[in-house]
Amino acid sequence: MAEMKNVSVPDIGDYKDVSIIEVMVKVGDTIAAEDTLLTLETDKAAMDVPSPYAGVIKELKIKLGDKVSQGSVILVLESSDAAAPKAAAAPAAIAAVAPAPVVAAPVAAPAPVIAAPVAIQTIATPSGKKAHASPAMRRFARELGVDIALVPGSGDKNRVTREDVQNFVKGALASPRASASAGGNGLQVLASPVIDFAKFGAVEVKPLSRIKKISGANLHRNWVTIPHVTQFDEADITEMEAFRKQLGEEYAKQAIKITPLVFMLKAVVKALQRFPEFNASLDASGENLVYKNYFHIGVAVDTPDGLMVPVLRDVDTKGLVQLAKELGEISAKAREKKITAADMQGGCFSISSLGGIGGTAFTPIINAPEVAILGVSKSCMKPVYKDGEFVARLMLPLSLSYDHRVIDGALAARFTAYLAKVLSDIRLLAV
Ligand code: CAO
Repeated sequence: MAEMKNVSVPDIGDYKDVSIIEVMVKVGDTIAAEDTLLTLETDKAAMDVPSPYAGVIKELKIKLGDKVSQGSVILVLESSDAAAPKAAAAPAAIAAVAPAPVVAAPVAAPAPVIAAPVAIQTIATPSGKKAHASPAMRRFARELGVDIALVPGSGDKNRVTREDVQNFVKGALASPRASASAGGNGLQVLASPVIDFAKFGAVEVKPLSRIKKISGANLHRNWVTIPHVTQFDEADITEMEAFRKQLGEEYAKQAIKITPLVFMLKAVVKALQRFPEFNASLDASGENLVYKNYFHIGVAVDTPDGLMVPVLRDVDTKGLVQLAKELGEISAKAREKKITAADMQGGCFSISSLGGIGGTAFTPIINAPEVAILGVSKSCMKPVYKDGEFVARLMLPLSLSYDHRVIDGALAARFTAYLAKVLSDIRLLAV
């Protein structure tokens, strides 16, 4: 017969006011006896709290980050089993990796045995590296066959969360070639040493922003799975700049800012039309190239929380002013955190412009599944030898990173040379 039961924190030894670092259940969940409800963490250890009963969760009395002690009520459960609670066996897998003493529950108390407190940074994993994760997450990773040491942690103090493990698996499934090579011939790199920086001076620890954690994982994957080469070139934009200024003055009244990037968008499309390999992606087998007959261009936008790459659609069909307007709108949207996942999908090629800031060249990371990305640095006046004399010209540095599996160096040099030609003579945009 169903019965409402309060489930409390059992005997957890001498620990008091212990932080809840994971909540594995929510209202409405049906759970079995011994299912993990939450994970607690002290300065030195993490431990799972399993359920003493099977049933349906009716109310949660705690939330992530709360501090609890023995006896704190965790949740109200409609028990499907009126019998005495089961004493949960100490999870063998955890004991196997961490032969720490089990914190035994008092014999008479209706409480399960808590999983052994596990010293967080001392668990060796199959890869030989150390993982910063709760016992429940290690078990979850093991169930999915994931070496937890390879999962980048996004939680507090870089702890690996359930979402991190799920994203890792999704990433591995989405990239069959990458995972095959990772398993086969060692994308496995040396573990980073765990360094106590406080030993050398005062430090402050701040978590990375959500955007940085997500973009960081993508950038890392793209960097290690795509053979990058960067081709550098320069475009003489003296004439283009004169026209841009003229156009800019005209549209400033309408609060439309015409920057060099707008011209880059049009010129890039022109180059993509001439060199279709750059407007393509490898398919999942890695053996076919998918050529796209549309021209959606991603633009890297620097926001206070990190890098975002919204996509401007059908750039081939739009004029300079329309693009300037859309660029202003989409970068404002990114900086106001209003960008959606859909706004960042479907790109064919990306541009990363640091021209408003400075620098002479850089090596942008390809935004997979695209096969190339154009980096743009700050233009500057330079002496250029022309018709038997040095003349002052405004030169724009271009840095094109490309996927060498798809594009050969000669083709990349042709692409940037053509791009430079179009930018030097923007009448070609109209041809
Ligand atoms: N050379 C010289 N000046 C340039 C230039 C260039 N290549 N590109 C832009 N400028 C000038 C603009 O004309 C503008 O000048 P005024 O203020 O005098 O009008 C100024 O620099 C600032 O431009 P902007 O940055 O506001 O506009 P944009 O269209 O060039 O770029 C955006 C828009 C959203 C791409 C940009 O703001 C941005 O976020 N850039 C950073 C992208 C980034 O982080 N890339 C790195 C990715 S890899 O980590």
